[in-house]
Amino acid sequence: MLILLYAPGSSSLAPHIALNEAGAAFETRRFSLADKETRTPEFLAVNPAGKVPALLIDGRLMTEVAGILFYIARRFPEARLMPAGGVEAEAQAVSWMSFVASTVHPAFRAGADAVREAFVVAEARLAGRAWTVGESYSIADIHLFRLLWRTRDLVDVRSGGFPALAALYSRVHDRPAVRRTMAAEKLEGYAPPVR
Ligand SMILES: N[C@@H](CCC(=O)N[C@@H](CS)C(=O)NCC(=O)O)C(=O)O
Repeated sequence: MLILLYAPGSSSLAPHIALNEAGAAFETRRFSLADKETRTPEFLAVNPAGKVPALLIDGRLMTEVAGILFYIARRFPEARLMPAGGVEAEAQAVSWMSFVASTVHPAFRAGADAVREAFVVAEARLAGRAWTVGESYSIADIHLFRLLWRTRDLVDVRSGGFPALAALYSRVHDRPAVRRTMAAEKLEGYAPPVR
């Protein structure tokens, strides 16, 4: 039994998308960050970090977007969310996800200039490619997409000279599983930054 603890539009959007892409059977538990629902004694008893996402795998706790995405990709190989190409391609996916978690996500908290700086690096790395790793959609694209979506009010990737990021954003945003996940999290009201 898989249970995803999530807060709408937060980091947990990435594993939520991946679970839907994989066609996994899972349940969700919704929490409000505004109401500090991840800081209650009940939540902390489940995840002492007080953060989402958290995935309960038969009751066992898995945290961190990158770890959860890796788990989903490996657990549901038929969904092909792990890039093809062996160990180097898989390591590139881990590399992208580490970059997103350690550079892009903190940049969001630091403000527009920091986000733009992180996007310059991401754009250079992505330039000329449709997907972050190899020739197909993978967990690394999902992780990057979530941050592109979350930072859209700070930095418009269309007008900011980020053509590769803008194209990737649109490509991921248009996927049925992504649309379904955003509807499930009731994010429809948010105007997409790149169309
Ligand atoms: N490095 C973590 C970041 C998780 C994180 O920062 N989650 C935020 C939402 S985006 C959260 O739950 N914040 C609630 C809090 O800190 O009280 C990951 O990749 O999962």
